[in-house]
Amino acid sequence: MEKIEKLKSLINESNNIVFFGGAGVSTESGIPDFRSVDGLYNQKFEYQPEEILSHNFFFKHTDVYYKFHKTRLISYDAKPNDCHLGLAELERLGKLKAVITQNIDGLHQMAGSKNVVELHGSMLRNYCTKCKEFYSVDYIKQSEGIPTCTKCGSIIKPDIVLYGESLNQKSIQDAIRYISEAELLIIGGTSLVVYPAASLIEYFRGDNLVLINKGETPRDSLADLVIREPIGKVFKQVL
Ligand code: CNA
Repeated sequence: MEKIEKLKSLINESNNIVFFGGAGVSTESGIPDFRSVDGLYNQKFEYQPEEILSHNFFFKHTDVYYKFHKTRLISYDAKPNDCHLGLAELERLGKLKAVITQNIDGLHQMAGSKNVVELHGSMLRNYCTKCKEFYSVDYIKQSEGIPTCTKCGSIIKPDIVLYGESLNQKSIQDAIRYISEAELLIIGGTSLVVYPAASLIEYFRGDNLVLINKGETPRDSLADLVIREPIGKVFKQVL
């Protein structure tokens, strides 16, 4: 309770907040993360999820990739939770400058956030690997097997950053700018072990660093405030 009060006052006092988050932000919306006990890495599949979610695997075993993508990655009925909604509200109030996310589920935008830096892309966007024609997630969902382009017949690829692929340069630059200019950085729902995304928080030079995560992270000792509670529950109490 004391920690919640501290977070409330830090938020009240700042008009330059940046949020950096990961898969744990969406678990309370029913989307599994990677590394929790009930996360995707602890479930049994034909191949390890790390292997499936890689650039080479996508092009070598596109059918297996899409089976995993359609049944495990696409979140069919997920709705924003109190964390997504709270962050959108802080932005409307002019207090929060940006949400920087490793998530690919689009829930921050669904909650009303406008300034969202998607470090790992979005599964809501999909492109033909040859002619670059755009396809919605509904097209991917409804396709049988491997989705192909209606114009040129080539394979469609989700606009997400797979292992072995580079992050978008503009997203990195935007993230660095927001983090380095922030006064209060709130990090939440991320194990902080996926690089280079996790390294971006090293650009923080502001006054207060808050970490809200169910499990321990390698950065806990650097934070001014660590809250080990479900992040949606935390935001419900703060706003
Ligand atoms: P991760 O490595 O799975 O870590 C998630 C962290 O969140 C863990 O430390 C958990 O303890 C913590 N956590 C889980 N639920 C909660 C909660 N309710 N409140 C607070 N903490 C919680 O995920 P990261 O984001 O760190 O790893 C980066 C990967 C995961 C990115 O490439 C994402 O694209 C990828 N991912 C995204 C989604 C999504 O878009 N929703 C889902 C699964 C994986």
